[in-house]
Amino acid sequence: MRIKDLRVHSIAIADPPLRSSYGLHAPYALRNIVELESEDGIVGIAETYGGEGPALALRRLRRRVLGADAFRITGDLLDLAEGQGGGAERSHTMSTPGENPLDAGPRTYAALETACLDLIGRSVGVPVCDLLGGRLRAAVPFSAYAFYKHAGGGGEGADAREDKYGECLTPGSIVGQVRSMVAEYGFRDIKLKGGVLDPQEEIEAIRQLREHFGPDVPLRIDPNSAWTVETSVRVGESLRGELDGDGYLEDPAAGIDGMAAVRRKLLERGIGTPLASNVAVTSFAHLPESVRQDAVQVVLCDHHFWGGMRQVQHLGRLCQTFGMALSMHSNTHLGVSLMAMAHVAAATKNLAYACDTHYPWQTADEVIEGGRIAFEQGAIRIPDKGGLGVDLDYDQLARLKERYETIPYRRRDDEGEMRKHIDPFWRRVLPRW
Ligand code: GKR
Ligand code: MG
Repeated sequence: MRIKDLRVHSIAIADPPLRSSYGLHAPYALRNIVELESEDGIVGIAETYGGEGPALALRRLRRRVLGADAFRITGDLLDLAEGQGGGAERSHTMSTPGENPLDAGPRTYAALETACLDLIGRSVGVPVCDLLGGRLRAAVPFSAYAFYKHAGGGGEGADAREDKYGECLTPGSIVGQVRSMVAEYGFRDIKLKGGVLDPQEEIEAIRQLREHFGPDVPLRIDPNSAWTVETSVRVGESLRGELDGDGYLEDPAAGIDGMAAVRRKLLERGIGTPLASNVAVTSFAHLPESVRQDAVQVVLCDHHFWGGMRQVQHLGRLCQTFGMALSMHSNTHLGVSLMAMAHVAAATKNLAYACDTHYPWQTADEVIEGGRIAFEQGAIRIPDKGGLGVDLDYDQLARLKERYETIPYRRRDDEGEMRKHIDPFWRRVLPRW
């Protein structure tokens, strides 16, 4: 099946002012939508990181992709999935997710692989998860993803929106935010993005979440490396009752060495809370050292930057071999990514946790036919259709492309947004506490 055309559409979607240790989300998040069209007119789609860099990297492959066989091109391009320097230097500690040039190759490859799998799946009438070896689950559970945030639902000027959560910068408002998300989507697990307020405040937020939702709802907190080893251990000690069981402590301190030190000190105190990571461990090259030091017990996969869906399956198998668990990371995304995440999660063994998703944070914009995808009791059911199971709504795509053309944003810069809107002197300092 020859590929006749590769189209890349840069879009902008309204995004609320969410906070993390990286800074502040801009009023618009950027995404790129990829279309691969075969000679017989079937179109495979994918969604990936936004802005100019990722779009250009995909367009640069045009010559290699046009005329190639959709069943073989991902084999021919496999070297891209490795990334520059084999991945050892690549991390998300200092660079905002999606903005590290060292993982540009795996990110580009992942977008093409997803579009190829969608194209192939549509052409033979088989869902992507079954092309990947067969689904292990028919529905994929996701977790509620709570964020500290300022008021508003994103957008700017005449396009500025309100959201139902308002400002959430206290433990009580975080509980309110999660209550509302759980009621609307049916999530059964909760993750709090931390690294924003004094750790004592964030400890209190987790305690109040536990108090409100009870011990059967697993909790996680992720400060994206904002804490020293000592602070991480203090938080781990304070929250041992809340995070133990099916929860985890995600990227408390920076780097494999930092995570390993936290782990050692927690174990010395008899605290077995697993440490998870999508910051210290972001490539296969990080696994040997991480395993050697027992730095991370849960690896967060994400086909968007791990080099695609098949690499995520390899990762799942490797984690199982070395006694680690697998969870799934997310960044701001729309429905094409959500479905891709659900398909790869459905076909990946050893995925023991509900996956992260930012999907509830984008309520107004969507590029797929039928609008927003519905969660069933916190899970996404794999549709009985070929490929990813969703089609593009070309009117919505045109609207979001037009918006991209009218706004100045061309890459994610959470630190710059912090300085623009919250504190003109803000810098990302690690560790902060
Ligand atoms: O959306 O601000 C955000 C998150 O901080 C995201 O960029 C992270 O990559 O959610 C992610 C994480 O688990 O670290
Ligand atoms: Mg994380």
